Amino acid sequence: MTTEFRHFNGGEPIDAEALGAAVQSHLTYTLGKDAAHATRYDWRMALSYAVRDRITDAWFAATRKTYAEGAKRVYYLSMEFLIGRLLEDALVNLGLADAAEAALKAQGLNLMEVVCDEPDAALGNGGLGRLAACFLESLSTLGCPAMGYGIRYEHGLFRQSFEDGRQVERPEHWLSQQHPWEFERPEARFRLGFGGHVEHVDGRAIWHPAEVVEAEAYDTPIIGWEGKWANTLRLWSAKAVHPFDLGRFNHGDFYGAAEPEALARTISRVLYPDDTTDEGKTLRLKQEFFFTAASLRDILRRFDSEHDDLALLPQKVAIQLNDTHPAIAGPELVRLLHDERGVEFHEAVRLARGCLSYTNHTLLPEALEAWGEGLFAHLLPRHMEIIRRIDEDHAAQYPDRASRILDHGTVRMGELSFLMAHHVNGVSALHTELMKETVFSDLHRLHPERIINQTNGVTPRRWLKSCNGALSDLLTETIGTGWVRDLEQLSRLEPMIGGAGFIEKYAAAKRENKTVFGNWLNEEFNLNVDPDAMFDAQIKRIHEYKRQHLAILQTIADWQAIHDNPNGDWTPRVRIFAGKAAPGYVFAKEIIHLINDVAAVLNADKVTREYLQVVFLPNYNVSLAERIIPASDLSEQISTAGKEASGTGNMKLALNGALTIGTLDGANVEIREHVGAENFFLFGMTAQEVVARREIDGHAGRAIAECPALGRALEAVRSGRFSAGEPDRYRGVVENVSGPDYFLVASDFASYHAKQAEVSAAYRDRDAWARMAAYNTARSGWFSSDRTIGDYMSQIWGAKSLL
Ligand code: F58
Repeated sequence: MTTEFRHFNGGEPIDAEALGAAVQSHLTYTLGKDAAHATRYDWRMALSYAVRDRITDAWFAATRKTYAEGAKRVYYLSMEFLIGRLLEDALVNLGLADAAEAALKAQGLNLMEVVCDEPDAALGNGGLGRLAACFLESLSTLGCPAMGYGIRYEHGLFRQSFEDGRQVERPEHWLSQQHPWEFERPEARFRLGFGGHVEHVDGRAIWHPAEVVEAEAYDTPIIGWEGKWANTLRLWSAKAVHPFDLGRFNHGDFYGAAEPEALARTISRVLYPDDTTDEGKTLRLKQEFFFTAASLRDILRRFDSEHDDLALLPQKVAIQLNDTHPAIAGPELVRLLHDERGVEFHEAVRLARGCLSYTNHTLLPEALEAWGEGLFAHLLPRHMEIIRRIDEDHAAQYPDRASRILDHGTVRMGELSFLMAHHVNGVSALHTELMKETVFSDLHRLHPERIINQTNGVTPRRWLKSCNGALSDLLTETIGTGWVRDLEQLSRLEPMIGGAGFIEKYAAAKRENKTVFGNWLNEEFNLNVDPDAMFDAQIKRIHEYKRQHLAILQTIADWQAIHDNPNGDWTPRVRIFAGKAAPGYVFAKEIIHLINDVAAVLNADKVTREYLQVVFLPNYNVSLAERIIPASDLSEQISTAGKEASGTGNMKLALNGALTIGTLDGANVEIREHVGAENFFLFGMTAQEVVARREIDGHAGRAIAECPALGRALEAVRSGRFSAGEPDRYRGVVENVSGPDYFLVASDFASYHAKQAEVSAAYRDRDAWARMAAYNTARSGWFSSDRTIGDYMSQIWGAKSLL
């Protein structure tokens, strides 16, 4: 973290002394602690409160300005916000990092240690949730009046550890300490119903829910770059309407007395409860309705406070659905307008559609949400009626239409979202085209203007400025500070890449990051790595389509080749893996286990370990990504083409000067176009070739027969070379890759293997490598989430910056 000492937000400049006094004051009066007895936690809290005070001024100013201008507001509805730690973000965006460092130093404390004391807010699974967090930061940086809405899960994504190489999940307790960034809003509460029945009286529908819970708001301000604007992340927590049953308590039923509270709180208890059981499915649908309905009520309440004509709704309110999880917003908004406010049904649909837009993040059939009609109607009986009417109206309008919302006893949330949105977007150019050709081909034919592309982006504040101090300093020294707000200014580096001077410094910054990361690996995991070895990272959720098993099979093949010729001219490499597998995803967990088993054998091999090491870092999260990304040389983006909607880790790694080895999938395609094909290692089949390849009988067997290195690597796994005492441990993996191999690991292996040999050769020319890396940095400016958000604002939301 490197930030020049300056306080940006136009208020009183604050120096280390003033900040130190504010920290002291919070330590004394907010935390009730004497400095002599304060722990690191106390200091972190005191610093966080002092910094939060600075955010609050900008936050109020932004809210006042939005009201004063009667501006259109953007509402980003997302089941996930993977925001990570907030203290460092706030310090960097407010320009307070140096002041904080000095203030803490005066107390004998190290800022980074204090920063790292903050637990990660892991309210998300992966890319989708992290994208939402980058978007919040960019919305504030751009001064777009906006609000994020989600769930305040008591437990975020599970903590991952390994026992004998196997993934073990434990609950995560980010709220076990106080969370200094949020403000509880007991006055912002809404009652929400589930179940019950619908009564139709004189053409009016009245829903009588069987169960009612309360949603209570917690607000976190999100500060933009230079503290010029702050928006709100509003997370809902579930509470019982009558939290405590005194009658039951007085009759000795102590458990039962607290039951209503426990039941209600279940709704916001955990991120993604296992939904393989019926109870799990019901709970998940409840979560979706809970936060969506509370958010809509809040949005309408705010609208009512400013306007009295509902016809203005689409001009004043833009609601973005982050995937289909908030898709119930369509029917719920229609219900609120029609049933509760008397707007004519078709007009209510038109108004709702004028507000709503929907982002699709996946084409994987198993990830497209669909609910059994029975379960849906039981929980949301009135919404079921509204959905049926929307579906029938649309079918009547387009009689030749094949796909329906209600289909074979299921409610398809993708179709519902499409029909209720004025725009539907994919998250990379390729993904958007595939959406038009596959999942939504039918609807796209009928509504050809509706689908547009918005390629993802990442915030440069977190993913370059604060995570990569060495490179940030060099960039600022070379081209000034403008790049932080306008990332495309990085292109000004280009003329310097060919010349002398810059490239040595660029390489030195990477070397410094690798040394820091290597030292950390040593301290935390007792691992010794050589900072001159290539750091090769595959960091993301574990999934068959992301093909971590392709990477580990290739690693095994390399290891065997080194053994064959230990005196060969090998390029030393450290293969770094990190990522979590869904608790119920057996195959993904086997891949983790296999990688750990391979790591144990390879890292103990005295013949090869000088050239090849493997490490699987536990508990991948935002903070771990911030460590790995600046230190990586190679970025593994090796999904089966057509399956990765976009990727955002690929952008972060390229920006930080890692070269990509990847398929033509998701945003890899656009990254390659931007950084130049000569600075990108492309391999594998295209999305079209993938489809054709699957048609070939015995494609995996043929690929194995044609590639001895693959056959040999698979044989080592099959024979139990990495699972001593249990030779059959990986039979499932081997049989999958040699048999059905839906994700075409075998068929892409030879191409990947050959490309990796090219990568190793290229790394040996360190100057040439550094130049390629520098071109990746210089040409990644387009992947800023500021660009993405700017395009959403103009092309989808019709929203304006108030800065
Ligand atoms: C991801 N989806 C895509 N889903 O896989 C990735 O390509 C893309 O870059 C990213 O979205 C942002 O657009 C994703 O993260 C999930 O996490 C699902 C949430 C719902 C449960 C199943 C996983």
